[in-house]
Amino acid sequence: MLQDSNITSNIVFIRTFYHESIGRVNGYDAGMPEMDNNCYYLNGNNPQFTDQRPDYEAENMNFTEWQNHVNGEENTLIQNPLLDSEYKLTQNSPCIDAGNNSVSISVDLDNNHRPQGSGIDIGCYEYVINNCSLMGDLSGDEKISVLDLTILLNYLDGNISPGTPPFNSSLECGDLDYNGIVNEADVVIFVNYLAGNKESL
Ligand SMILES: [Ca+2]
Ligand SMILES: [Ca+2]
Ligand SMILES: [Ca+2]
Repeated sequence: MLQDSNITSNIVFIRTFYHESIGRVNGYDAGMPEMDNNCYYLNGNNPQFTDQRPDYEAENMNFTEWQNHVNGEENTLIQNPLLDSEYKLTQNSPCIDAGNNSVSISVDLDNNHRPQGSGIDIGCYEYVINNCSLMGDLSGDEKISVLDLTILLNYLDGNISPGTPPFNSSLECGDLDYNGIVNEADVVIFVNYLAGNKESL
């Protein structure tokens, strides 16, 4: 969550207006929101947090007070997320691989595979470490076949390098679990795919 330094209000603000406006009783939203794996950043200042609900009221908490208040946010960061002009993570962002890996999401807002690297990233965009246009196509013929698996096995045996025919595509096309390493685990995925046990690569 990014907050402009000109905006002085709290970065998270739980208020009661909603209940009052529709006549709901106080305490309808009782208890604390489950919040974690966030990144709060207020340029040049410390973000503040407020809960205005009766029974939970606390104003202008700092992050430690907020963590105690909601009894959570253990894995949340107060750091500059290092975003680019499109609000996407850049190479050294602390949000990379700092998300919640128990969430089952296979693509990000740009339809890129997620997770990539060692885990899911904080935010709606995964930092892309793999730009392969057709995963598994090591021969570069835009098809996936046994030839590609053979190339992968030969590469792992040290017999062939990317860029040397028939290995005409980049090595990242063989990183089928998107963890940044090409190894036996990727072979297992490839074999399962060719055997029909896996719908796509
Ligand atoms: Ca990641
Ligand atoms: Ca191929
Ligand atoms: Ca891999």
